[in-house]
Amino acid sequence: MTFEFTACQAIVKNPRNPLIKSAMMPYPSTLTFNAGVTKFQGRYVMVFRNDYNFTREEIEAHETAGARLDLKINLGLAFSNDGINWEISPKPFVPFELNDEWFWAYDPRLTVIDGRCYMCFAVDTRHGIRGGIAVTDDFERFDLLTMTVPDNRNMVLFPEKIGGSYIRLERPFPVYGRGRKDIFDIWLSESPDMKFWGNHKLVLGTENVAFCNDKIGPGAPPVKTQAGWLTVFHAVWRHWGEKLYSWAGNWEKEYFAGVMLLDIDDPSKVVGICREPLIKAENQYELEGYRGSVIFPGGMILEDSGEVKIYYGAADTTECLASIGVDRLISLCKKL
Ligand code: BMA
Repeated sequence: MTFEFTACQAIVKNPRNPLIKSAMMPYPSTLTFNAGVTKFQGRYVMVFRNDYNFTREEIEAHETAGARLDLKINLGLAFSNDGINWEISPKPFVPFELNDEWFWAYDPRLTVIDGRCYMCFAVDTRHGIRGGIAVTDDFERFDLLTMTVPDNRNMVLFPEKIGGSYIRLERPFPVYGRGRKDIFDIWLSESPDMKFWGNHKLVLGTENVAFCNDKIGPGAPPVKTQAGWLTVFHAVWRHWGEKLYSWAGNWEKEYFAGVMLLDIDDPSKVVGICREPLIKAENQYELEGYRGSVIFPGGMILEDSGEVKIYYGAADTTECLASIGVDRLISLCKKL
């Protein structure tokens, strides 16, 4: 690797990590990770991915002997008054009616716009992976607003309209067009109504991220600051031919969190980026799990105190929290 890890030293991992784990669930759960987190109606709210209906032993057997893994996924809900201690809602949910075509929703991201909470998520379907957006006022009823064509995922919404349009970051996966497997970039599109999306623009290519030799994707919905829209993303460094710790046999992808600043009026323009990873796996709960060495950020909250809370899935197994001051975070972002 040709990059340093000095920026990671500015991050404080919460001593209570992992904050959310399967053992806390009052319903079937094997893995709880990749959450969206926001502040809504005076509380912190988290929606996390809950994988169930199989055990760790079945994962290991599946990977080594090709045994059938009867994977199921739904979404868990949790509320908190401080962003650290979470109360888990008694039942998991699915944000729309499942059918023969749509299997499940996962990797949710939450954005509050004009007092309503919007949730972006990926949907595995018989015809590919699609990005969906639903809206809720109470986390009981969700109205599905739009679904992309396959393959697209990791969508995040900006918390306000820009130039009169809703804006989202997204991550299409052009399997043939990029010439090599897994070279996927971050894009932006806009909408007058949350339903019809267009005017797609490239935001950040993998070639501009020194700590990526594979794919990148949007992480948490952007946060507005004086310096621009601050947003975290994930970047994958593939250790070709090496075996990283995992329950799943051959795992060679290390996932880092990165951070960038987008222009306040034209968020398709990157005005600054941290040239090193911001968060890397270093603790046991990040290095060891279903897929070790995976840091997958999905929520970012700027507190009035200037603290930025970054929520991330660790090792595709649990949900964790890291903090950093907003000024420090901005100062890490240099011109591309
Ligand atoms: C991505 C998604 C994420 C997952 C990550 C690491 O492709 O499937 O849900 O966290 O891989 O396994």
